[in-house]
Amino acid sequence: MPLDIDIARFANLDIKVEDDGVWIVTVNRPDKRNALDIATIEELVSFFSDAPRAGVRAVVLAGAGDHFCAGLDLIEHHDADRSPADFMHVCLRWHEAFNKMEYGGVPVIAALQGAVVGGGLELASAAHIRVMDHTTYFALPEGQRGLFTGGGATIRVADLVGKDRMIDMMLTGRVYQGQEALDLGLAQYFTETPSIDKALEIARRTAENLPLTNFAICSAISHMQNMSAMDAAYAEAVVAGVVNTQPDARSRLADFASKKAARVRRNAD
Ligand code: 1HE
Repeated sequence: MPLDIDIARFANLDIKVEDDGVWIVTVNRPDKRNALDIATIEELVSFFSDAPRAGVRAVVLAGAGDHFCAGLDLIEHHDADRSPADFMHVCLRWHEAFNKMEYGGVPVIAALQGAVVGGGLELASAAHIRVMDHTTYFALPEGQRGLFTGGGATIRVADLVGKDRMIDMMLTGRVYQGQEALDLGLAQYFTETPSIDKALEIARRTAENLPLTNFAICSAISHMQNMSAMDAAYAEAVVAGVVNTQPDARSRLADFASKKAARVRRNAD
C-alpha cells in the first residue's frame, strides 16, 4: 500500500501530480527568489522522505518566477542571529533534505532558470539531472557575504566542477553560465526552450523505467561513490542480483529476445 502524500500540507512547495507518476515540485517563494528558509527545508525533508514510498516515479524540481533559488534565506538568518550550534542544526536539516533527494531512489530532474546560487546550487546539485537554459547562471556568493557553504557544496559542487574551481567561485564570486557552465558539468542539458519543458520531457522518459531499476540508479550509484572499490563492486553485485532478476523485467527481456524491443542506435546526424 503506497504512502499517501497530502499535498495540501505544503505551503512553500507547490506540488502537482501528473498522470504518468511525474510530480512537479516547485519552490514557491518567488518574492524571496525562492530563498530557503527553515520551513522550506522542512517541507523538502518531508516530501523527499515520503516520495520513494508514495509511488512517485520521477520529480521535476523547479523554482517559481525568474530564478531557481537564491540560497539560504539571508533575512531569516540575519533576524534569527543564530548561535553556532543553532546554525549547525540548520545545516544538518539541509543535509537531511538533500540526502533524501540524492539517495532516495526517485529520479529528481532540476529545471534551472535565472540564479542558481549559494544554497540554490547546493539544492540543484542534489538532483540527479540538471537542465539549464539561456537565463541560467551559477555562483557561490557565500565568500562575499562573509559566509561559508553549509548545504553540501563542499561535497557535491566540488564533485561537479572540481575543488580548484569551487575555491575560485567562492573566493572571487565567479559566475558560470551558458556553454561554459554546461561544459563544466554544472548541468547535463542546455535547452533553447525554457528548462522546465525539457526537464518534464526527461522526467517522463525516466518514469517509463521500472521503479526498482530507477531506485538502484538513483541511490546505489551515489552510495557506491562513498565506498572503497572492493566494497562498491560487492554492493554492485548484490544490487544487480535484486534488480536484474525482478519479475517486472521479464517481459522487457522477452521483448528483446523476440526482437520486439527497440535496439540502441546512434543519433541521427
Ligand atoms: C532574499 C534572498 C535571500 C533575494 N534571502 N531574501 N545567496 C545570495 O547571496 C543571493 C542573494 N540574492 C541575490 O543575489 C539576488 O536577490 C538574486 C540574484 C537572487 C535576484 O535578484 P533580483 O534583483 O531579482 O531580486 P532582489 O531585488 O535582490 O530581491 C528580491 C527580494 O528577494 C528581496 O526582498 P524584498 O522583501 O526586499 O522584496 C530580497 O531581499 C529577497 N531575497 N535573495 C532572503 N538569499 C546552508 S548555507 C547556504 C549559504 C548560502 O546560500 S548564502 C546565500 C547566497
